[in-house]
Amino acid sequence: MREEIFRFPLDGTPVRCERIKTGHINETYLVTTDASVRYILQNVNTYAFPRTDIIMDNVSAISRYLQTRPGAPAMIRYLDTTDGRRYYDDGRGGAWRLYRFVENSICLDRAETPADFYECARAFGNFQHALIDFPAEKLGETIPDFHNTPVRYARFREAMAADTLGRLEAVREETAFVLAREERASRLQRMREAGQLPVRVTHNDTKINNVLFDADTRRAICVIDLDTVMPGLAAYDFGDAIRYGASTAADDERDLDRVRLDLNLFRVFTRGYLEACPALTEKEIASLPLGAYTMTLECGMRFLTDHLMGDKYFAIDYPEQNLDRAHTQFKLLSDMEEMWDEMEKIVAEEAKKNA
Ligand code: GN1
Ligand code: MG
Repeated sequence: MREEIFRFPLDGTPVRCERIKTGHINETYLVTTDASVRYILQNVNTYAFPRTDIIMDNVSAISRYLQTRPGAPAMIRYLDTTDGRRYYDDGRGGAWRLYRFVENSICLDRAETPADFYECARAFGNFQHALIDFPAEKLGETIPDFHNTPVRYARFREAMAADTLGRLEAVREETAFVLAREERASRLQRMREAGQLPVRVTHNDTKINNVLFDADTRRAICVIDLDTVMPGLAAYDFGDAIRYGASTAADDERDLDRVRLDLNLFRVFTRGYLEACPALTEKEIASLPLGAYTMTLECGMRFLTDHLMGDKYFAIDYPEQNLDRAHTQFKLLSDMEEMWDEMEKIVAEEAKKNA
């Protein structure tokens, strides 16, 4: 049993504690009590998230706001510790928080059918739409410059220059791939800075495994993993979901022939997202394919950066996993370059249906 669990008021006495291994960052446990109540206990990785206080402030601000909105999507609610704090600071750099497990819910690592992916799109679209009038500037940045691709490029260059593990020589082809795409991958941030795209409350980590589904109906219940909820662009949320979910293979697949962009899944997601988010501006809608492009390149670059830095950020199961992950992203990106016109066409067609 993890002793941190005893810092929270529980219904019953904890009898079981299992580690759940999804996600590359935080450590998550499913705890069951003798009253058959289940909880999710999570240790926030403070290397990735040095400011747990900002995360918890953001989450409580939006959950309070959503409670006042009729028809707003469901939200997970963190329980305070027995001494009334929003999370338990273990004094060793660990921050722990707890919420009640949503019964009869399942988490999918991949969409098993296009309908699953459509539900995923609706869930993230609803989340964003419900917060469309929430003043985004009231939220703190839980990870500054999280999707600021030019800043990510700067850090990538630093990692290349430092080359602390001597891994650079072996990945010259990959680094050249990234550097050759800097201009295009930086466009979204330029548009944000120029005020051409509205800053919204976004989730910023919109993988399908950050959605809970009802085990019986397969409808989305709510989005989880709210650590990166902060001001952002709709294109980030759209794009990150496509990056992960419209790929035909896992993000560490080593057989790159199996990694393809599935245009049908791309369309299904676009449809669900636009239906749930009817208030997006024309420019925002037009920026969605660029969101997919940017999030894919950025994520690949982050995996490669971490590979160069010695795998400090993303948890790995074997030594070259972050490099494998980078390869899948670059393969997917090459597909996007090839299928660019179709991606734009699909977004335009789905937007028209929705107009
Ligand atoms: C991380 O922890 P997880 O798997 O939900 C990362 C995302 C990446 C993703 C890549 C806070 O999310 O940005 O896209 O891995 N989250 C953070 O799979 O960095
Ligand atoms: Mg997650």
